[in-house]
Amino acid sequence: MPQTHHPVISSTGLFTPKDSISNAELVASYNSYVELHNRQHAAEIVRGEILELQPSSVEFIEKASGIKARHVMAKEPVLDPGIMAPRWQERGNDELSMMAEIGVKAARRALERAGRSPGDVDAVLCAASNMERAYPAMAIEIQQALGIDGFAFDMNVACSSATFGIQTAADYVRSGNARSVLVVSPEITSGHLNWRDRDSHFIFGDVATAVLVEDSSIAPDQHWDILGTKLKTVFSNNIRNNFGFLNRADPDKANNPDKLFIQEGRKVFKEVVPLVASMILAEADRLDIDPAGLRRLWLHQANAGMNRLIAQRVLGHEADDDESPTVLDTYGNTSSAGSIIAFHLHSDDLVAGDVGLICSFGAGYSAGTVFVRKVA
Ligand code: CO8
Repeated sequence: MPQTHHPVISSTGLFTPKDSISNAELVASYNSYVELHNRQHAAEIVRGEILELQPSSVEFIEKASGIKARHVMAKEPVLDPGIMAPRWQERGNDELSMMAEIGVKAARRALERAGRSPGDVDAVLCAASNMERAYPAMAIEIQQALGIDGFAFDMNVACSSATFGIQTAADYVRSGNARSVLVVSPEITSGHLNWRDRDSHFIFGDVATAVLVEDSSIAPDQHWDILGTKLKTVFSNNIRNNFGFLNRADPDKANNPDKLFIQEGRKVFKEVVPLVASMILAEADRLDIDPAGLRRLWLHQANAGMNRLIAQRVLGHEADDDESPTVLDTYGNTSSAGSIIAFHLHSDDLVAGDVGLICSFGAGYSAGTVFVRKVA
């Protein structure tokens, strides 16, 4: 069948690590670390040389973020007050790397759901917040593991990586350069979260998602038309991670906390909500879509309060769980994967003709919108 150059979402896939950490477990571990730290540094604290650490609380976490639990690749070391970081054996160059492994699992599920064999896929994008190494690209390793002929590359736009990946894939379809593109987002956020930082230790979780973007001519009967995509970036230091290949140039600072995730959460909240809400409304207007008529919003999963405000501005009323479902409660913030998990878990019940929005926002700042319509 001739190519239509019309991109659609044929299917999605999800891999969820089996380990989950509740807020109670997380706070108990953090507070043990605080007690230990304050005891070990009692004299310096009395002399005013270092600050006494304050305990974390389940109530604060749930009220401020809406997060109740998160999945992680390695629970025990993260909760061990003497470690508070993931731990596993470094893998050899002849073994599948960790990010590729979970990316492949999510990708296989997306391919199965679409009835697609890897041989029919033209390209793989690994779109995620952090890459396990500089090169060879994670995407090429995933491509090889799946047995895909074609091309693959990595892209990093923090929390918006997946929507930026979807637009990039859609553009390949629109231009005729590919008919079937996998956008894979393995997010091992536990590696870059500072589990000793009271302000952010509760935020992130690990997961992998995959989205299969294809030309409508080859899509399965049940798919989602991509009505339009829009991307936006505005530079901000309010979410930052200075980890990088030049850290060794100043070895004394190579392990400072700024080499992990850091944010000014309040500023992010205040600046990103209006930016995203107005971007969605402008894009809906451009596409001639009535925002109040959107059947469902699959928003980035960073903070329940942010989503409440954005949904209200877009729909014109307070959204219920059906209109703007959350996965924050069980997954935490999974960076770029969040809106895709929401879409994957909460889209089967929609009917032909329903229009919805996948939307991401986060570090950069970066934001992406993907308006979709269910077909069949
Ligand atoms: N327990 C108890 N109390 C606490 C805790 C805690 N754990 N933490 C802070 N407090 C206290 C503070 O000390 C403060 O006390 P006081 O009023 O006496 O000064 C009080 O609680 C209020 O603190 P905040 O003002 O910081 O609290 P907020 O209500 O603003 O909530 C949030 C904090 C939850 C962080 C909120 O601001 C938020 O979620 N903002 C949005 C952030 C966001 O969306 N970020 C997205 C970034 S993610 C992204 O782009 C991906 C990056 C790449 C991922 C990398 C992987 C790791």
